[in-house]
Amino acid sequence: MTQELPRLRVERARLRVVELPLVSPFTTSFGTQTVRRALLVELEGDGVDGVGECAAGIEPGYSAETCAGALLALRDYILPSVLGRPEADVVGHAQGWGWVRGHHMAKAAVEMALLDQAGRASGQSLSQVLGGSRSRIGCGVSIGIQSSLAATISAIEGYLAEGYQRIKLKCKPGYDVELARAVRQRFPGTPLMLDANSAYSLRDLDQLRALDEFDLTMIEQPLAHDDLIDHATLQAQIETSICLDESVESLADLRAAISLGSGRILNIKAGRVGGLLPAAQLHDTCGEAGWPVWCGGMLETGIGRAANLALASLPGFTLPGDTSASDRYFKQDLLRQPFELAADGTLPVPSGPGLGIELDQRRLKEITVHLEELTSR
Ligand code: OSB
Ligand code: MG
Repeated sequence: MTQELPRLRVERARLRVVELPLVSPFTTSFGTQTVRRALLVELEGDGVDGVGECAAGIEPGYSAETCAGALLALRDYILPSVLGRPEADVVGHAQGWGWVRGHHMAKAAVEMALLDQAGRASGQSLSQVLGGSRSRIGCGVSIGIQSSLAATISAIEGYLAEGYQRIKLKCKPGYDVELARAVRQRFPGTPLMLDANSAYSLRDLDQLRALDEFDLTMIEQPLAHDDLIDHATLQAQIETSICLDESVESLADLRAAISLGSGRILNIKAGRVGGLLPAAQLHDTCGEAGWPVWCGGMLETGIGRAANLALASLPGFTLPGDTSASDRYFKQDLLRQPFELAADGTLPVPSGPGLGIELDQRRLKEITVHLEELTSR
């Protein structure tokens, strides 16, 4: 963090759950999603609001956290610490919940809201607060497992025509080598990568090695979410760079991964690592180790997307990420102004105070399926 943040009190908090239908089902090696159910944290204090989005999904297939579990962790443990605290800056508030083990996505949601509140109070954008250096972000797109190769090819054609700078395809055992071959044949020069979401083991070494011939920019999280040693063994035996996602939930995980050689690239998601400030630290450590990073996504609404774009404005985010435009996910987002892809495949980093977004309040009401309020005692 490069900028000083104001000390603020939080007097009220709301937990809101919204549901937005996805424009098309999103299938990975761990399941299919047709709707984005998002837990939002809304804070009020010292006359300034802040909002944050929790990255957790409906089911614990990507990580142990779920939307419902995060709601309990926030209601019973994390928010009471924030509401009971006198004026504090974001780091001070985060120290208050430091004793809570895990629940990174729940913590990241309230941290995002605190950073939004602090940015609004001091007139700084989140990108400025985090030390961002870029005003536009190069975007890729993450394409789920499709019903056929032809459907995959036509999805890719559509996204490339819109301007997306790289294609990421979800894969799983049996849906990998032929997929990569067909796509590479049809799109010889396109930056292309695969994401396995932990679907393989070292027993699949032959298939994973067979992917080397397709000039992939990387393969994301091929092996188990908690197995840095096997990832190191695999990296030593394939040419394609391994990018870690699920395996790195903390700075300690990252240090272990770097020292073991478990990969060469990191997908950074603030939710997975407990917040935007921890994410910025991981970015710094990757820079020292010579690991390029990029910003991942969790099918966020415009709220989490704004935070992702601010994070991706840091100098080490040199690869296009999964921060796609609103219309890649939703027919209607919850912002007054959805994020639109420019023809060069970039999205703007919001420059207004805090997250720099304006919520569409009518839309927000329409899609709310749960709302509760907490006050300081
Ligand atoms: O593994 O990166 C992942 C979505 C949900 C959960 C995990 C992942 C993803 C994506 C989509 O790949 C990223 C996005 O477009 O938001
Ligand atoms: Mg991933």
